[in-house]
Amino acid sequence: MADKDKGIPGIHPYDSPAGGWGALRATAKAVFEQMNAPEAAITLFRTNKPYALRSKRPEGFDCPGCAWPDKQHTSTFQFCENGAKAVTWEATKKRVPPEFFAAHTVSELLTWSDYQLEGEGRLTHPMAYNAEKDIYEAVDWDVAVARIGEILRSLADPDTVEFYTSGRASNEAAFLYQIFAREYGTNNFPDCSNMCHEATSVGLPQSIGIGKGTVSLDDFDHCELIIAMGHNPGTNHPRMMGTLHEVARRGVPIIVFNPLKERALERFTDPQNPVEMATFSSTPIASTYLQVKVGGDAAALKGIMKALLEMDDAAAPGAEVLDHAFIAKHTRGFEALAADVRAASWQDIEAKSGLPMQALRDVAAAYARSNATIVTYGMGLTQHHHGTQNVQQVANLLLMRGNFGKPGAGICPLRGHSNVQGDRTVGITEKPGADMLRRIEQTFGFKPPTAHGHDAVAAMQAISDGRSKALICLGGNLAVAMPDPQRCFAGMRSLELAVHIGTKLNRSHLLTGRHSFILPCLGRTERDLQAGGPQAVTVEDSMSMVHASLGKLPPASPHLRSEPAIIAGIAAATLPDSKVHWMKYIEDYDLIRDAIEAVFPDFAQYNERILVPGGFRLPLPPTERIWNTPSGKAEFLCMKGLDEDPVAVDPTILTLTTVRSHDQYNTTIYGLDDRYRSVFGRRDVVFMNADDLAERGIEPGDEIVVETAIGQGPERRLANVIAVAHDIARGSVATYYPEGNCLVPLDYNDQASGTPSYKSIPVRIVAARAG
Ligand SMILES: Nc1nc2c(c(=O)[nH]1)N[C@H]1C(S)=C(S)[C@@H](COP(=O)(O)OP(=O)(O)OC[C@H]3O[C@@H](n4cnc5c(=O)[nH]c(N)nc54)[C@H](O)[C@@H]3O)O[C@H]1N2
Ligand SMILES: Nc1nc2c(c(=O)[nH]1)N[C@H]1C(S)=C(S)[C@@H](COP(=O)(O)OP(=O)(O)OC[C@H]3O[C@@H](n4cnc5c(=O)[nH]c(N)nc54)[C@H](O)[C@@H]3O)O[C@H]1N2
Ligand SMILES: [Mo]
Repeated sequence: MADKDKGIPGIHPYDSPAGGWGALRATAKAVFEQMNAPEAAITLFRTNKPYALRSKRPEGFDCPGCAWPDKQHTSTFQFCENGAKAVTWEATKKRVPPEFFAAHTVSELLTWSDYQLEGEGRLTHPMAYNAEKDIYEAVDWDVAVARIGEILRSLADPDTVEFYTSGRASNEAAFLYQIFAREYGTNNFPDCSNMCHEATSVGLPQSIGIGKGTVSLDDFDHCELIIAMGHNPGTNHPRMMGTLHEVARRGVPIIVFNPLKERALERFTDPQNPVEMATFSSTPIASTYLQVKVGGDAAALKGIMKALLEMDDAAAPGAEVLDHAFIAKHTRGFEALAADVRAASWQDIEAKSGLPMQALRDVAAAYARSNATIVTYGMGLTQHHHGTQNVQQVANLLLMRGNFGKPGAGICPLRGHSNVQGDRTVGITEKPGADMLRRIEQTFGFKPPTAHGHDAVAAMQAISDGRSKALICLGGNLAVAMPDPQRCFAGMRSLELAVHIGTKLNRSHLLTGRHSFILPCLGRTERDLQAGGPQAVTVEDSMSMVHASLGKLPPASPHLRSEPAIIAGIAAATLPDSKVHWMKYIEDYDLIRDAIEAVFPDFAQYNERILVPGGFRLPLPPTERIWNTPSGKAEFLCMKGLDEDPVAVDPTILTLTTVRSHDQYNTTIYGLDDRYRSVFGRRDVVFMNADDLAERGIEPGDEIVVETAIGQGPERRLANVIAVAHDIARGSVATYYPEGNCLVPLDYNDQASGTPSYKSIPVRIVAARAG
């Protein structure tokens, strides 16, 4: 933090480690602001403690915060600061009843910030939009559901309806949802994964035969090196910090690639370590911190591979650094990859990555010394034009030394929403495989459509062009999460029908179409009582563990329905001749799980296996060195050149990345602080390198304008923001998501996966007075 910044309101240096007492203070604050304390303690105690030890019955709920797994699901203290925020935000005492809507028109609510909208609390009643009065009015569940069914039936073409899923939905809800949409007749399944880890879902099957991570928590006990690329676990996967803390204390090197210095990756005080807490000490996390340029990871990865090849060439026989036996037995395409990597010049690698050759050689040497390496990665790798290929370069690096199918090694994508992986596993995909479709037909007796449907970008394009007429959202805040609010907001308003199943009010609900409904649902913390008794749902974490989650709190309102019940209700109303006995499934979710098992054999004995504490692991063939690719081998896959994104020729152009603050969950803004980045009480900041500021004659604290510098498209500007000096790679700048989304065109994305390139937007930055 530059001294100059000290005088800027809300910008104060934060010199403490991440975690520690600051995290406990913030947890307490979240609890007291949202809940009354005694109940909060019990609720938090049940977080990620889904099993009672004796009865082996589900006992608590899975944390809705992130998808990082837990060691046993039985220990007593498994929540973290941001998990606590996610839980208390849902279990808040604040309510948004019909009187709230009566008092505020939709036009007025649209002037509120996202923070204010969600901050009002939990939705309590189903609501329908009255266009004449411009307000949402309470509506009977049966009336709402019948009306939605009627409108869906009236549409001529099922492919004009989009079925969006946000990744908090349980396996049971997501499965019923996909069966409903497919019986209705479409494969239009935009989902949050399309903005997130689609590069993983598309890239890894081509490389190693499955689109998921291959490590388990135990592997972190055996690894000898971690390379952490493009993720910020102190904020987004805080329970991972406990794992990294243990690994670092074991003396294992952790090499970080991140343009920003993120405090938790520098040093961390584990709130569960009494000595560190009592002595105000901390543990360094990264052994090496490489501030790669935004969009420079492909170059860095090729640099490491190039150095490895050079080391291998120079090695004496028998002392090679590549695992040639593994490569020969298990892979294809090595020669082509080696030729591609050798062809990249060190000069270009240095220029693109922003890292010196020696630093990359040192990484290669550390990698060559390690017998078991894990590469972890997040949005810093996936949200680029070549995000899919980035992921494949990571797989290449791991394959070179046989780092799959042995203890302590593998690939570890940090997934987003707590059940985004599970939703995909149970069939939320716009490109369904033949196997799944055949089994759906066998199980339910209808013929599901085969034509590929829309992903998130394609869905929003169809909505914006008027081709799609209806949008059902199982959670989320689609219009705000997507790029290009200019286009998305207008598109949403042209819809014939918009249905939002959600817990809290957000901006997407307010972008009303001709008929708009908000249907309030139970959250994961709440009791879900159906005819067959209290119901548990199941979720899959980042490491393919499936386990049960049972809410215990009384529902926020007696009018809430569970997600499966809402979906079944709409399905029954839409499809009067349905082959599916929708309402039967709602009496007892065991029946939904039986149906999931019938469609997906990997879930064999589903209902029995979720009763085992910790749940069960879905098969991960690469952990047994089985490769479900067309060739039956793992594939080395080349990426042409070093550019992850279109190249800007003008040297004054900077590359902007968009990031989450410490006080937000995607579009949900819990508060206005981002304390590890020294920002307090504001979000209108752009993080810049001091030299980039100086070069433009901009002082820290100056108001600036950020302008997208892509081709000839419409002008895109982010104004009313200030520049702050930050420890960030030269040429790279960062601002917050979703504020920065107005700078990203809707079609600026990875062609292979459809993922928007939220992390690499060419921009020009000028002082506001000059702009
Ligand atoms: N508390 C909390 N938890 C969350 C979420 C949340 O919003 N809040 N969101 C959930 C979801 S849906 C997701 S997907 C995950 C997201 O988890 P992350 O992937 O950690 O999310 P981001 O904040 O997008 O940050 C990515 C990191 O990448 C870095 N970065 C940016 N551009 C580049 C680049 O070009 N190269 C490299 N190497 N690094 C780069 C940024 O500096 C930042 O540290 O977290 C999940 N968990
Ligand atoms: N610029 C930029 N844009 C990005 C990203 C980025 O890094 N940069 N990240 C992208 C990523 S990784 C993602 S995953 C998307 C996120 O996109 P989404 O998943 O669509 O967005 P969220 O903000 O997570 O959704 C919040 C809303 O979910 C609803 N909700 C919360 N809990 C529940 C529940 O239990 N059930 C139901 N039905 N509803 C619930 C509430 O109404 C809340 O308002 O954003 C993407 N957008
Ligand atoms: Mo995500």
